[in-house]
Amino acid sequence: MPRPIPALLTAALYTAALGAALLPSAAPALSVVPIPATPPKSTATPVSPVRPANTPLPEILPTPQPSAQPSQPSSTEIQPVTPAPTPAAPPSTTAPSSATVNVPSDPLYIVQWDMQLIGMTNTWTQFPAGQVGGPVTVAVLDTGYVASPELAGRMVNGYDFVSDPRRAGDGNGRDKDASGVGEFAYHGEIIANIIGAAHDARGMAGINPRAKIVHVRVAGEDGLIDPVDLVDGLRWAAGLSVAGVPANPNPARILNLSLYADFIPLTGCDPRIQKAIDEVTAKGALVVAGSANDGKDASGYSPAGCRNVLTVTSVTQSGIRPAYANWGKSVALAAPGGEPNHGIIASSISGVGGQRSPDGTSFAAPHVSGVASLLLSVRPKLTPAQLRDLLIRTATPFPSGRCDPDPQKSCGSGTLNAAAALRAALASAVGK
Ligand SMILES: [Ca+2]
Ligand SMILES: [Ca+2]
Repeated sequence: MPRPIPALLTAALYTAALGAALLPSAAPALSVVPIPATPPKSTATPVSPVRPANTPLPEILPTPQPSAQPSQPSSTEIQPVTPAPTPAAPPSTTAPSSATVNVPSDPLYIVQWDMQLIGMTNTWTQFPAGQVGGPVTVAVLDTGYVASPELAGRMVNGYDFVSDPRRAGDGNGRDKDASGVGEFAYHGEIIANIIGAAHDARGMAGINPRAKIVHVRVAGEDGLIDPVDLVDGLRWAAGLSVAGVPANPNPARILNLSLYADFIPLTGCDPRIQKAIDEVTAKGALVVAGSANDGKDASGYSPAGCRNVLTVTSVTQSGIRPAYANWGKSVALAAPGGEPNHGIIASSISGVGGQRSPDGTSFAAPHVSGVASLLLSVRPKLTPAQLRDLLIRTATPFPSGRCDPDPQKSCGSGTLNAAAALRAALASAVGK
């Protein structure tokens, strides 16, 4: 077995695994990252490194924790593996006036600057009172299932595709328990919460509070990802067959990939991953990927540089590119990813006070996935290409026309604008 891959999930892990003096995402000197050209001791073909876009360390932002303590991860360990359609709708405590209808009362919402930046209030108010979003299935290919109370009853413990038992942390290879293991398990948890956290007056508010999440575990305990596992996970997530694995009973329309490969040298999209992406796209699933966090041209990366991927980079609260965020022609769109000490605030059962605030393109991508799921909830027949077009053309232009003073460091058409995207979808019969 070739040794896994220097594929890391976070800057911190990066440091740990490679001894590289790597810094949290936005630290200045993102010169060349000293990754060994091949994984140490790789015997056969070097496995291509794929790694979830980083989030700087479990640096916990000591945000005040108001009322509700969202940290009762339910006493049972594993949640129902079958997705139960949620009973819709926040029990809105406020009287539905047109100004407040569907505005969540979750205590973190007032500090979720990312949601403000993409216009979520004006998005949710476009839905009938108490009926925000819809039960669209989104697959999170990441560190696996965590029993987030924000997603209770709407989340599926999908499948564990980590084939190497030495890296899996659960004592075996592939199996039907996709539970996240280890200190990085929060990565997939937060991504899922951004997409679909309940509007339940506890913790945070997610983009589509009726979304259904399928966790597809592709990252080992170490945060590393074998491209073969990623390829199979992609196919399975969309409902395509994978040898030796039972069919996915909940095929997803949107696949969130907050992970990336950093080939050294950067050679662009891995053909195996491209093939899988083309297959799932043909099946009708939209692939959303983070652009990665090296401050470089994303086109050298995989999946960010692949065709048929909606590649998302980060912006800060001011709407500009943080230093860590990859850029360039393969980037379609920007979304909030934050910066060190000003990350994306989200519920997390393992975080201090039930929350964390990581930053990175890992957390930008799920904003786009969440909004895409809202669009599908009103226009279920939109194709991946139509979704992509809608999201790109309704984006908010960058503050001074660009996300970065250097014109080469482009960030796509603008910053995700959920309200405008939904308005445009509703104004058209396309995909109805
Ligand atoms: Ca396993
Ligand atoms: Ca909540």
